[in-house]
Amino acid sequence: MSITAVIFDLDGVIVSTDEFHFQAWKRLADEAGIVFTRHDNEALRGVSRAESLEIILAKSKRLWSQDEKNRMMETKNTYYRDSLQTLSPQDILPGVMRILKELKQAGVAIAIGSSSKNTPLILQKIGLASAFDAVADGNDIQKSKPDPEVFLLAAQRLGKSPAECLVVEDAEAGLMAARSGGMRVLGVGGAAASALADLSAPTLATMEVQTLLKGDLDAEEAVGLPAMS
Ligand code: B16
Ligand code: MG
Repeated sequence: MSITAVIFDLDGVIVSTDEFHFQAWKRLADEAGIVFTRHDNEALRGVSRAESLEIILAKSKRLWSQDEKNRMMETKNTYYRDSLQTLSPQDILPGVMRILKELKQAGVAIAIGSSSKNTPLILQKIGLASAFDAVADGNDIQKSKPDPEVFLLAAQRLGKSPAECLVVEDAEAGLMAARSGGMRVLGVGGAAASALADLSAPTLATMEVQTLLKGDLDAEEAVGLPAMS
């Protein structure tokens, strides 16, 4: 079935807020005396705030009460939202604006599917609050990636079946969510090497829309396809 909708992850795909997440968790972990590295941070990509905290606390030597956990999540979110204040349209990652424009020109529906409860703030800061046909985010869902809920909701809001959708993701949890929701998936950044990706690209800057809409060809195979009008 041809691809008539593209669902974009937000953090790490549209904008590099993944680095802000890392800095905020790192500050919290340092304050709690827990060792937390960039390598550890890879496991947090795409998963919810509460699950991220559990992954970090699993490295700690003591048990934490639910009250303490709630306070830690609040503190991390304050650090994170403070760093979002500097966000602007200039932070949109290379290739994104071109791809969104070309998809719209081709009549392809576009949506956001993000685990983040901060999605509305981020979209507003980067000037894309009304750029998408649908947005599904951490405020709408019960189960975070790798569960497919957020992508299925985005597809439903677009009026599309999963088979018509391609997801763009930077996280292994997101690739798993897309695949288990019955969608094709383009892995970018760290997810480009994943065996779960139907298509991959180091960055969207080098991705052609005609390749993306083929859904299951790699860039070399798609070279020579006629340009889209
Ligand atoms: P928040 P995505 C995810 O966004 C992030 O990758 C993940 O690191 C974060 O824990 C999660 O959002 C929740 O974010 O604390 O802002 O609700 O990659 O699904 O766009
Ligand atoms: Mg992401």
